[in-house]
Amino acid sequence: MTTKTVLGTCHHDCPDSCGWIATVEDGVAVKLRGNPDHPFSQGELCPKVNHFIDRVYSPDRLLHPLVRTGPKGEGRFERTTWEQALAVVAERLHETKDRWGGESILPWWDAGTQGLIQMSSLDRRLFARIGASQLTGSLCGGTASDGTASTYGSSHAADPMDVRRARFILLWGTNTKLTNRHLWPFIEEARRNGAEVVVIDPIQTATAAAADRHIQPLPGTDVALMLGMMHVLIRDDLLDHDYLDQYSTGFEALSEHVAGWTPERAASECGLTAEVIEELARSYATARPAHIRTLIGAEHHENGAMFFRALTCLPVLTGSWRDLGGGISKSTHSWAGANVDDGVFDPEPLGRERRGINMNHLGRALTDPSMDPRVRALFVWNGNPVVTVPNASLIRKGLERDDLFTVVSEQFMTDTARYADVVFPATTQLEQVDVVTAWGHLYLGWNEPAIAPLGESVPNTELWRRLATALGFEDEDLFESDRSLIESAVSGVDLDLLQSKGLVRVDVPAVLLPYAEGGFGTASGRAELYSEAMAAGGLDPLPTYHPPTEGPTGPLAERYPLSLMTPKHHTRFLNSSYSHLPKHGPKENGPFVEMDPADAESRGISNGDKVVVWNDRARLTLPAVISDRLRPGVVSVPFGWWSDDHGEPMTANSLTSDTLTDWGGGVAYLDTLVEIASI
Ligand SMILES: Nc1nc2c(c(=O)[nH]1)N[C@H]1C(S)=C(S)[C@@H](COP(=O)(O)OP(=O)(O)OC[C@H]3O[C@@H](n4cnc5c(=O)[nH]c(N)nc54)[C@H](O)[C@@H]3O)O[C@H]1N2
Ligand SMILES: Nc1nc2c(c(=O)[nH]1)N[C@H]1C(S)=C(S)[C@@H](COP(=O)(O)OP(=O)(O)OC[C@H]3O[C@@H](n4cnc5c(=O)[nH]c(N)nc54)[C@H](O)[C@@H]3O)O[C@H]1N2
Ligand code: SF4
Ligand SMILES: [Mo]
Repeated sequence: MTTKTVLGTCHHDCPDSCGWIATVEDGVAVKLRGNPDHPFSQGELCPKVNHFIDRVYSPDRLLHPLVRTGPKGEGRFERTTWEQALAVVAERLHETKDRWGGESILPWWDAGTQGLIQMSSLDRRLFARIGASQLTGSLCGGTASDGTASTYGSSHAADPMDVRRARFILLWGTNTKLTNRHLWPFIEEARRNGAEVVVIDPIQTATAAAADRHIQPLPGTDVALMLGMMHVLIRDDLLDHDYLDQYSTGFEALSEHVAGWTPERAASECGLTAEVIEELARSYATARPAHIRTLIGAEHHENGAMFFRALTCLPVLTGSWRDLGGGISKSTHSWAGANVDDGVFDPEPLGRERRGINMNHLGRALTDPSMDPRVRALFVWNGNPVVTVPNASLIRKGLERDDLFTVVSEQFMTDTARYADVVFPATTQLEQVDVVTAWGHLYLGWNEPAIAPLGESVPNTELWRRLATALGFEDEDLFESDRSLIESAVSGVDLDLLQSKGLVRVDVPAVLLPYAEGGFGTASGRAELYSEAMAAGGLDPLPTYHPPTEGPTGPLAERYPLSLMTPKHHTRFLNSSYSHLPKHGPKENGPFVEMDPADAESRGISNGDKVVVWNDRARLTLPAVISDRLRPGVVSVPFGWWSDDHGEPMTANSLTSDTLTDWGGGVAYLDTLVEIASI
C-alpha cells in the first residue's frame, strides 16, 4: 500500500480558508485534517469540512454528463458521453447566438469554490468570445467594499488577527462563532487580556450569547445608531483632533449633520434606549485599542453600503487607526492584490460594451419579456441560485421556460441543476489544483490535488477548454493550462515554495497599520467624512440614514408587519452546500420559522405549530419555534435547505426581496416583510 499526505486549502466561500492535510492511501483519500502550521486556522477545520471526504465520495456525486429526460425541475436525467453533451451544448449556443445575438447567453457563477482559477478565469475569455451578456453585481461583499471605499478610497482595512491586541471589540453584524470560527480564539486571547466584547446584531446569535454585552437594534437601523454615536463623540469631545486635522476632510460638515442625531432620536429609530447608545459611544471612544469587526451580514439591506460608509467614519473620529489592534477589520481580500491579479484572466477588449445583468436579478432577467434580447441560454457553475438568490420563486419560474436552454456544472443534483438541459460533472477541491486568496486573513493557500478526478468529473477550467474546442475556437488564450493561469496571476511569490509549504503570507507589512498616518486611497488622500465624489455621483455626501422601503415604516408594513431575517444558522451548512448530505442536514431539523413569544401569542401560535409564512412573492409552510432570541416584530427563517422530498421549495429565499443595495451592486434580502398565521 502506498500512503502519502498532500497539502491543500479549503475552497469554500468562508473567510477562514483553512489549510488542510489529506492522507491518501492507494489513490483514495482516507483522512482530512487541519494543517497545524497554518497561522490562522491552527490545525482545525470545522463541522462542515470534517466530513468533506464523505462529500467527495458521496453516492450522490455527479460523475458523468447528463441530459434531461423529464420536465424541467423534476430531476429526471440520463447519462451521456462528454462528446455528445458538448456537441448538444455547442450546437444550441451557435443557434442561439445566430438567432438572438450573443447577449442572449448569460453566464451565472458565484464562489462555490473561491479558488483563483476555478472560480472564474478562462470562462471570462470564452464568454467574451461568444459575446455573451456579462454578470455584474455581487451576492456577497461588493456592497461592503464599495461602502468602505466611499470613505477610505479603497477597501483596505486591518488584519483581523490583530483583534487579539484589542481592549474593546465590537462585533458589528457578524456572527463570528458560526461564520468565522477560527477568529474566535484570537478574540478569546484579547478577552484574557481584559478586552470587553460587544455584539450588535438583531438576533441573539451564538456569538451574541457568548459576548459581554449584546445590543439588539431593529434590522437595518444601524446607520441611525452610528449617527447617534457620532453625536455623542462630538458632543462630549471624545475625538482625536490631531488625527482629524491631519488625515480627514469634512469634519465641520459632519458635526453639523449629526447635531440633530441625539441619542434619543437614534434610539427611537433603532428600538434601543438612549443610555445604551451613550454607553456604547463612550466605551468605544475611551478604550484603546478599540477594534470593530464586521463581515457582510449588514450589507444585505437597502442601506447596506451606507452601513459601511458610516461605520468607517467612527475610527477616524477617535483616531483608532493609530493603534495596532484598532480600526476596523473586514474582508482582507483587497490585500491579496499585493500578489494576485485576476485581471489577467480578463478578455482582450472587444471594442464594444457587452450587456451587464446583475447576478441578484437572475429571476427578473429570466422572466422579463421586455428584455432585448431575452436570455435564451444560461450557464451556471459554482452556485445554487434556486436556493441562495433572493426572490427564488421568480428564478424557478424563469428556469421553467421551455425556450430557455440551461447548462449547469455541479458536483451534486442541486435544486438548480434539476432545471438543466445538460449537466456537467465537476471535481471537488481534492481533485483540482488552485491557489486560494483568503478574505479572512493574510495567507495565500496552495491546493494540490490529492486524488484523481472521480468518474468523468473535470475542473471548471477543463470544462471551459473542452467547450472552447467544441465551439470551434482556436485562440490560444482559451486553452491556457492551469499552471500557466496561476503563474500569470500570481506575482512576487515563489510558487514552488507556496506549493511545498501550502501557504505564504501576502506581501504586506508584518505590522499592518494601514491608516495610522493617513494614506487613504481617496482623491484627497484623506478619510472623507464629507465626500465630493459621492455628491458628484448623486449620492449623499455625508453618512445619512434612510429606513428601508420594505421595512416597518414602509408602505407594505400594514399587510406584512413582520421583518424577516434569513440568516446562516447551521454549523454544518455552508450556504446551501451540505444541507442534502446525511451527516449535515437531517431534514427533520429544519427549516423553521423562529418568532418572539409576543408575536406568536397575538397570532395564537404555539411552539411547534405548523404555520404559513407569506408575502407577495411566496408562501412557506414551516414549524414555528418560539424563542427569546429575537424581538417583537422580527422573525427569522434560516436559509440553506433545498426543496423537500416532494420538490416543494423550502428555501427562505422564496420570500426574500431582490431590491438592490444603495450602491455596490449587492442585494437587500434582509429587508423583507412577511405575515404569519397558524394553519
Ligand atoms: N457555518 C457557516 N459559516 C459560514 C457560512 C455558512 O453558510 N455557514 N457562509 C460563509 C459566507 S458565504 C459568508 S459571506 C460569511 C458571512 O459572515 P457574517 O457576515 O458573519 O454572516 P451573516 O450570518 O451573513 O451575518 C452576520 C450577522 O449579521 C446580522 N445582521 C443582519 N442584519 C443586520 C443589521 O441590520 N444590523 C446588524 N448589526 N446586524 C445585522 C445577522 O443577524 C447575522 O447574525 O460566513 C461564511 N461562513
Ligand atoms: N437568505 C439568504 N440568502 C443568502 C445568504 C444568506 O445569509 N441568507 N447568504 C448569501 C451569501 S453571503 C452567499 S456567498 C451566497 C452563496 O450562494 P451560492 O454560491 O449559490 O452557495 P452554495 O449554496 O454553497 O452553492 C455553491 C455550489 O457550488 C458548487 N461547487 C463547489 N465547488 C465547485 C467547483 O469546483 N466547480 C463547480 N462547477 N461547482 C462547485 C457546490 O456543489 C454548490 O452547489 O448565498 C447568499 N444568499
Ligand atoms: S468551511 Fe471555512 S472553517 Fe470550514 S474548513 Fe473551510 S475555510 Fe475552514
Ligand atoms: Mo458570502
